[in-house]
Amino acid sequence: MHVFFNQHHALHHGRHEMFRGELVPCFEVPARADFVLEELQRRNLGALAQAPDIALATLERVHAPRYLQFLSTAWDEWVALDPKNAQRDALPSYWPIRTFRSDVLPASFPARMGLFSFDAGSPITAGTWTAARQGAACAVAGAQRLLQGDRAAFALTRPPGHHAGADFFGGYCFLNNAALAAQALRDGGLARVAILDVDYHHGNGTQAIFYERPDVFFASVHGDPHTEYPYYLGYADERGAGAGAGFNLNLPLPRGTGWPRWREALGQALQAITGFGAQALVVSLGLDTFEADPISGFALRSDDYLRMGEALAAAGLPTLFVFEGGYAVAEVGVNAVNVLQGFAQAG
Ligand code: 5XA
Ligand code: ZN
Repeated sequence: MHVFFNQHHALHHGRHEMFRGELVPCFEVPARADFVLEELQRRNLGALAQAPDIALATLERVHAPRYLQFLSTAWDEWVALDPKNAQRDALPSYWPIRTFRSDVLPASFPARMGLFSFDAGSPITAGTWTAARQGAACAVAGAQRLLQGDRAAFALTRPPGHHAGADFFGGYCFLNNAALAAQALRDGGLARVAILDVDYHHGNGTQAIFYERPDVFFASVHGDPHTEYPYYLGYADERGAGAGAGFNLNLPLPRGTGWPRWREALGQALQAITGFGAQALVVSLGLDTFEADPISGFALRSDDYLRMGEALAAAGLPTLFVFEGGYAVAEVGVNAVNVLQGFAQAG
């Protein structure tokens, strides 16, 4: 299995996120990806590969040009507001909620930051754009491997991507790596592609990107948004709209869910993906379903991830894994690589 490791990931290194009225140290830290890489190397699993740079036109297959323009200059604009900002992360503080306009692009940078985001937990730092763009490149390079006939590939990258929409960031995500990979598979000639999101948090960005499309099926097993982030999307009655009606499947589960119930939901999602006739699968691989994850509420254990990999392999599809969440940093490497090992050993 080729592993596309984002060598620029550590350039995105937030100091603080806003959490219930105070700035707290970021959970989404560079060590997460480094631990996964170390564990891959310790088990001698996967062949490291280099992703070529990604063209703006490829990013525009999923993301709005004005959003990409914003992201590409965001840090410089932040520092231009006040030279002292070079020492602080950029976080938004205003948002255009219902009744405000979103068609007008304000000249004010803080106003634009609010226009293009949905939380104050996703700091933009000096290297965010470079890291995110190279991460997208890793995901698309992994998709290209599948198009060339590989059984599986892994995009090992951060910041994660599944909360990012066509024109917004949030939930630590800036570019939607899984969506870009699925689009690359479509553009490479596959008629039907599925995305399966196994992160604890619903992939609202991915869902929104494909919600009205019949060619990319989105299935997600996640914490019930009645109580869990991202709160405003991820409910079971969201089944797709327009031409996409019937091609979206949300399987929300309550806090405290352990492997037996989680495995059942996975089976349901895989059955739907098979019924859809997917020709390739993109897995948004979040490991924050782990029992010791500091910001989540499921109860999966390390061994369960081996079984998860086996179950994913049994779907028999060319599969691209894209690294998403997982904040029990000391265990995230073991858990991620368990999925890949379970997958590889099941053939
Ligand atoms: O999958 N998404 C995450 O892990 C980010 C959750 C952010 C909560 N503030
Ligand atoms: Zn998550």
